[in-house]
Amino acid sequence: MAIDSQKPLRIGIVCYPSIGGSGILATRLGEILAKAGHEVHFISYEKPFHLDLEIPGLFFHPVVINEYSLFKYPDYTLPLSVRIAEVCETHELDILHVHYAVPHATAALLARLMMNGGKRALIVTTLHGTDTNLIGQDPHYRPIIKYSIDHSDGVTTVSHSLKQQTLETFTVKPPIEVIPNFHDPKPARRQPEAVRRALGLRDGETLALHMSNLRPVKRVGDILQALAHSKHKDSLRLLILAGGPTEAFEKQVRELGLEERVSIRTDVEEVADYIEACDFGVYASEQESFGLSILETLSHGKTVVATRTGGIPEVVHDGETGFLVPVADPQALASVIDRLIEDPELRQRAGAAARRDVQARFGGAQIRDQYVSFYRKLLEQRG
Ligand code: GMT
Repeated sequence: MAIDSQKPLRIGIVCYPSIGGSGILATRLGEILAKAGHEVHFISYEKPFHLDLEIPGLFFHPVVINEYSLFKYPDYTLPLSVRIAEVCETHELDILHVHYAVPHATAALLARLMMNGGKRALIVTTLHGTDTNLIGQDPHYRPIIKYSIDHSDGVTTVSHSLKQQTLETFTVKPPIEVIPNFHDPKPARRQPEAVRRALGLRDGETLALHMSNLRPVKRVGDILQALAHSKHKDSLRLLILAGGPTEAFEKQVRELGLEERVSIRTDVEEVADYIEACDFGVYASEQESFGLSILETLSHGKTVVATRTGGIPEVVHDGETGFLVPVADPQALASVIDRLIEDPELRQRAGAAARRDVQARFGGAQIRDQYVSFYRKLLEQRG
């Protein structure tokens, strides 16, 4: 176990426990911080998906939510703030790392007010996109997001693009540090050939992979249209690993006559087997502050075709590790897909370059150390 040369820190992490990228990132970060000897306390309404509580130094504190008929709308922020205050005081946290400004940084600020003295954990807020791009545009939320960012002790974004967008959206007070997401690929548990056979792939067929929650911002419909436009559609299969409702896309698959070409799975928890089994990834998002699924695909040595938007060009080197196309252009997606099908050497070369590149820039230990240095810098500044 690699222990930092300096004193281990006591860190609280507040995140959404679901399968979304921000929750996955927060979970992985907590785990590698604990493995490096820090004490890490997760606070959320459920144990984060995949959090391994067997790791020494890792703890989970559930937030208990009661629904009162007096409240027309269920409230999470208030019981969360009470739990944060309890955990901060009981465990004397140095840092409270919250993923999302609302409601998590807001609850942390309320907790701080409630603690009224005592040892004060510094609040580090990581923005993943929605605070800026979605809720930040809503005049009924915008002032509380700005307040929560401004009163954080440190603020990070997962890409330079999100930092820029955040600065354009709010005139935030604290300087923003960019600390990207990371991924250390897990080895596959099944042979790629066995996975392909189980998916019903025949020899010579190509398998494209898409992983997301299928929100409208992911523009999954463009991917289906690209498939319909592909010159090779009869030998191309698309596997969608979905973390959200699939009905709308099942309808579109039928309308485009792609029933034999598209499989949608909602039950996959370990994605490594499927990434190893695919030939390349396809992502059509209109907005993406980083693109964790893209990073996961690249880290297994698989190239991607993706849209040139948000933080994606910071993850994908266009023409070297992957291929970028304009947003909302299924024809352009189809052209790259056809090129990758026709040129297996190109996709292998780009995939190998991708694995090397993302290992060098987005490895877990490296990004963990960036967060720890940032925490320590803030603690030193406080004195
Ligand atoms: O993309 C989503 O719909 C989920 C969302 C989340 O909150 O997990 O993802 C955001 O955070 C991820 C982790 O930092 C980023 O990789 C995604 O790009 C970002 N999504 C958007 O910006 C749309």
